[in-house]
Amino acid sequence: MYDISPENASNFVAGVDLAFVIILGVSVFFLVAITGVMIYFIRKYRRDKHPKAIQNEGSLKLELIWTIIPLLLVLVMFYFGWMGWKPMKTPPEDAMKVTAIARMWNFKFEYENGKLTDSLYVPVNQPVVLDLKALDVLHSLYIPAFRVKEDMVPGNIKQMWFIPGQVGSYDLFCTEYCGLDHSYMYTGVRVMAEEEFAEWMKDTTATAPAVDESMTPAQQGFEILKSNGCNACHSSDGSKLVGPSYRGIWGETQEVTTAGEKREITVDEEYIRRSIYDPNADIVDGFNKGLMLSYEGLVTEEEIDLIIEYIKSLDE
Ligand code: HEC
Ligand SMILES: [Cu+2]
Repeated sequence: MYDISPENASNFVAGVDLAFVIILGVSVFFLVAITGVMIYFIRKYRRDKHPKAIQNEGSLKLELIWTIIPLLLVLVMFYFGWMGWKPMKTPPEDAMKVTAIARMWNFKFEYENGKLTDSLYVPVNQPVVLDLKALDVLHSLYIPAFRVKEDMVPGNIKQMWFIPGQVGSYDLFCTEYCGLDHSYMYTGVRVMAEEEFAEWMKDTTATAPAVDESMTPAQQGFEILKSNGCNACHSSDGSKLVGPSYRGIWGETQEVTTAGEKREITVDEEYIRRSIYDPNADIVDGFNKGLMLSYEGLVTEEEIDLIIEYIKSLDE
């Protein structure tokens, strides 16, 4: 029953759908039956036929029936729910490992060879285990087509696993409200044929975001900001979002708080670099501490140089 069948997107589809259909079937049956009996009683016991109310003393037989039948029904629901859920908790030993990293407001996927991507790439018919890591607040990773969903809790690495059954593209998104731009926290799963996946995995040059050489450094910088989700908190037009705008900061003096002391600093290369790798070292006046997390290991030094070119270009 829980084996992968060729038409299913993952090995959990059959079990989850069976439990779902059983619960839905029982619910629809009772919706129709109870509504029907209600309407029938309204007619049967209407006032002109029964002008005088009577007191019923109860019936043991009825009490037993309406206790035992629902009990059996919920036990059946529990059984199928449990059978669909239990295999999700025991990932196979030989599964391929991927770390899923969530932060406000994007996902990153890190492979064992160091490859880092914005969407999840997996081979078909092979077990995959995701280590779920949340960097800031609660998130939840949901792949509806695979029937898998698991909370991502800061400081507590949970796991999720599945065997994709069909080559194709599926939705993947955050399903735990995690702040202003929660709704932008979606990406996809690409399930690839085995050889295609092996090719893709070998190509570690694709780790860096595909920067197009025909773009100016400033444009490349903007692409990097986009692909890291920086623009959810920073604008390019001077408007204040969760964080300060990139516009008009280059070379200016900024009021910041460093280790509790207010001071003035000039926005230069070193300051931008520190703002990205150690964002809580200097907190810009009027903004909150702890919202931006370090991008160390996620944004490279070279990428920061391109980001700096972009920030400079906004001042020309
Ligand atoms: C969750 C929201 C959020 C995200 C995402 C975010 N930042 Fe920030 N950022 C902030 C906040 C809030 C501040 C101001 C507080 C501080 O200085 O740490 C800030 C400050 C900065 C500053 C200093 C700006 C100044 O005017 O002095 C820079 C530069 C910066 N961020 C760059 C980035 C880059 C590059 C990224 C993406 C790789 C990014 N941020 C992602 C919230 C965010
Ligand atoms: Cu989220």
